[in-house]
Amino acid sequence: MDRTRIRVFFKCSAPLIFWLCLLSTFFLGFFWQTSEGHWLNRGISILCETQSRLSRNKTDLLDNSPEIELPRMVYTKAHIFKPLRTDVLTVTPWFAPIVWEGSYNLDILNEQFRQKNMTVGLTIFAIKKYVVFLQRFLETAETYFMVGHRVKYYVFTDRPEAVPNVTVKDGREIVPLKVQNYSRWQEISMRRMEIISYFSKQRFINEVGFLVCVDVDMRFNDHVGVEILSELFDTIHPGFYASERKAFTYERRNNSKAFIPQDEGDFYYAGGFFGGTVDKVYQLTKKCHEAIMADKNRSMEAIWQEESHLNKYFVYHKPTKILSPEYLWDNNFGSPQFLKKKRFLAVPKNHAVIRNRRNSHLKC
Ligand code: 5GW
Ligand code: MN
Repeated sequence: MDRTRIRVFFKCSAPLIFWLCLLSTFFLGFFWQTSEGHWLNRGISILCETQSRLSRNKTDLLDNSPEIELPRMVYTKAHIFKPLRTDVLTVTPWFAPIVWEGSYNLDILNEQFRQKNMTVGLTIFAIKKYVVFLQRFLETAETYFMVGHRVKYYVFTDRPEAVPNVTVKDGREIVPLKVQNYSRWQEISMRRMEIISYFSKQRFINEVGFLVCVDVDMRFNDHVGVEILSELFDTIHPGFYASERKAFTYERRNNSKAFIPQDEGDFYYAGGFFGGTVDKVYQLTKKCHEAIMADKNRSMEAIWQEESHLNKYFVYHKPTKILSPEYLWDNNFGSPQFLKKKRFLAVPKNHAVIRNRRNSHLKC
């Protein structure tokens, strides 16, 4: 009974449905062709416009990209058969310079950087007792760090009132930034990644061109200038510059995000001196922080905390410049011949007073 009714209904209405479909296709096509204001048309024209605006911007850049033009300068020219340093590697196989004394012309680099009109941000952390290092750090930085350029010292501390009143030269500024303290020292050390990535987005990107991120238990002892700057840089750890891969203290447990297999890795980089452009430092610190958190969720902590994650990051994101151990030295490693300058030196710590506990073997 019901079935017959349905069959009759379809018999009568099928041609009607057919014609309706045909008609609506026709009208849709008609409006598509003619109406300028149709939403689909609008969408497509917005897409095309964005595309052409983008390419217009690129064309504009051709005429408006900033020009760096050096003045007349007099200096000894380089010579193909007289490498500036013959005793050490000055370039990596991926063509990143390794910065050693005698391998660069500071006048050229200074002039190029000056024309970029940029500020350099230096981040340091002084949590709990580590505020005692600030005075000497800042005073020596005024003498040796980026002299003649604009600098912002971002001092992360749980005790802003304890940041010393060091007078700084024109164009330089100390910016205390309050952060919470963590009870475990490992956490203080590792959270630097989270804090630097957060502040890169919130603040640094609008204030500085480059970031330099260093330990605070240090003093500047010689020139550290624009020769260090590049998209992404780190320092070769003073304890491992001559080591074979297998001796690097990379994280070797494969259930950590910082795991590096025995047959990978280029250098053992120090966690106490890295930097780059704000966007590149943001990417690095964000990724390291995420890896640290992923480990934490599985109750893992890499052998050298954030330094292990940093080393992992650099295996797959090669730094564009590498600083020799001149830029991070500890007198416990002596004074080898190849080391012409000790630019940034570890301040000996009275471990009993400054720290509560820490592994005894050296790490800077
Ligand atoms: C405290 C106890 C043990 C280890 C680190 C800390 C600690 C580190 C601290 O209480 N407050 C603090 O601000 N830090 C920051 O983390 C400092 O900027 C310090 O330079 C950095 C790394 O810790 P260091 O310098 O003790 O690590 P090593 O590997 O250079 O000895
Ligand atoms: Mn240190």
